[in-house]
Parts: sequence; structure tokens; C-alpha cells
Amino acid sequence: MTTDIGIIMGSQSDWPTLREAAHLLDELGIAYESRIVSAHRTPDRLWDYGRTAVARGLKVIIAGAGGAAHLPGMMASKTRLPVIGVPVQTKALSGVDSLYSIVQMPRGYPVATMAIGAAGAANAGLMAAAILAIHDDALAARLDAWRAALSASIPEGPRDD
Ligand code: RP5
Repeated sequence: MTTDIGIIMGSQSDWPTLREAAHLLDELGIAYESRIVSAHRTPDRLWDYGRTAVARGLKVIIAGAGGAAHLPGMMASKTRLPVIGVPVQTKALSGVDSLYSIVQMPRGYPVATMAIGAAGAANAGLMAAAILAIHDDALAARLDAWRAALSASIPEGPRDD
């Protein structure tokens, strides 16, 4: 199985958030790799990852970072692959810093920016799956089934706990 998705994050401390994306990809049977690639601490690693991503066969990159979250944007500047950005929730500014750092890209280098935190990371996994499903009927069927199961799990009315 080829590795379709690269999950990259700025720090080990981002993994509890980005793991939500990994869980979704596991559920949907999509191959991925996960790497720590910091825009500030390992800029050469970032450069090499972006430079070789297409040739290595990756299709989509999920990039999560917190604070001055330059990783998704820098990766988008280095590869034409779709980059899905995940703003990691921070202690100081609750992740609004991460969100603003990721979402306000200049014209020409888009990052598909998700919500702050765990929900955003899970949605990044689903968004990556939806992109791959355009050309993969079997994956499209699995994604449809996943969505139907979520829908079916929602009760019609609230209960008193
Ligand atoms: C960012 O700084 C990382 O993406 C992380 O969210 C944040 C804090 O990193 P650590 O100090 O926990 O390594 O680069």
C-alpha cells in the first residue's frame, strides 16, 4: 500500500491533537506517515519534506502547529500538494494565534484551514479522505458508510440524564 497522506506537526506536543486525524485515517483504511517537522526548529527538514513530497507519492499533507504556526503555510509554499492546516490549541491564546497564523495566506498559496484543536484534526482526516475518494470508489464507499453511521448515531430527541 502506498503512503497517501503525510501528517506533519511542529512538535511532539502537537501529536495528541494530530492523532485525531490519524485515527480517522486508520478507520477509513488510508495509509499515512507521521513526522515532526518544525518550521522554526527544523527548517531544513521542512524544506526537504516539501521538496520530495510529490516524488514520494504523497497526495495530501495534513499540517498542524500551534502559536506562531508557520508550518502549514511554509509547506504550501514548497509543494503543490493540497495542504490541510490544523490550528493546535494553545494555552496562552487558546489557539486563536494558531488559527490566524494558518488561515491568512497570501493569494497563490492556499492552506485549507480546519477548526482549532481536536475537531479540526479529525476533520482534516475526513477532508483528506474526501480528496482521495474523488478517484477511489472503494474509499468513497467507506467514507459514505462512515458518514451514514455517524448520522445514524444521533438520537432524534434529547434525554434527561
Ligand atoms: C509550535 O510551538 C508547535 O507546533 C507547538 O504547537 C508549539 C509548542 O511547541 P513545544 O514547545 O511544545 O515543543 O512550533
